[in-house]
Amino acid sequence: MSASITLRNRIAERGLIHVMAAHSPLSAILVEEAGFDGIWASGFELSALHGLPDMSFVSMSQHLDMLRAMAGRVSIPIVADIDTGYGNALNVTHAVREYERAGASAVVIEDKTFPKVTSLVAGGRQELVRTEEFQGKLEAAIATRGDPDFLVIARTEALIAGLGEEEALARAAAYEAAGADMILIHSKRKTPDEIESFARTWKGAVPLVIVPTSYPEMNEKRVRALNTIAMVIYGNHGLRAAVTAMRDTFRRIIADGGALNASRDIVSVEEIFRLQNMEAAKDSEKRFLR
Ligand code: SPV
Ligand code: MG
Repeated sequence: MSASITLRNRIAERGLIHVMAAHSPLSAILVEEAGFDGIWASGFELSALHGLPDMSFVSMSQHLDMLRAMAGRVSIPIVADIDTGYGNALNVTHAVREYERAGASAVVIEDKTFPKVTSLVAGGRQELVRTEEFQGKLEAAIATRGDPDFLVIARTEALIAGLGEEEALARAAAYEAAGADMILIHSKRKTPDEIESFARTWKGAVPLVIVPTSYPEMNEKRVRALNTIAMVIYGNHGLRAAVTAMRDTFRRIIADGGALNASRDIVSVEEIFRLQNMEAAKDSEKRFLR
């Protein structure tokens, strides 16, 4: 069974799935072990991993290589964040072909201009392409996918750009008409009200996706009550947790003049061996090295 059909089946069976961002095979393994339904191959996390802002600085091939490496180490579906599709509708066809081949089960394409500016930054320059142009990009993605179960998710940044709910709803309806399987509606409001209002007003047949980074009060109970949201993406919690933990450990080692105390509070080297699948490598050595 393809990972794409697994993703579609999980959404159909559970009504709501939880997808966590990862930026490396190791973080993807931790997402899978924690019990999430899928992995969000986040552009924001990968940009931050390179110490760069999420502004189309990281190339498609860098993101694709990381997604391929993640796909090689986990079995849960991967939702690829392909930003604006790396250009126009033709670039989208190339991207969809490559991401499907690399092991993605879905792509999320956003209706901003290329190069994009990250969504949540205060005062970010947010420009959207024309609705018709974005419909062409979606149609290009749909026409290109080899597996009909591969999901094409349209993301509108209308609320992020301050264009209001009416424009966001009109764009979402236009993207559904172009064939999108789901609509990602993004918001940078500090409270869930903007998203709750959109989700209550949405009358389309396709379900919604949200990324509640700036409004974390939006829990599963509130999401289920709306009846229109089928996927929640946790956009950057692994990366932020890693920064918190690394910063704390590094500071303690400097302050203590050694690693004795810090070593007691971090995972053992043996645990890293387990995550690396060292056991299998040792078995192969026994079997093949003569
Ligand atoms: C990402 O994780 O790259 C996203 C979500 O696209 S956000 O950073 O909120 O735009
Ligand atoms: Mg992104």
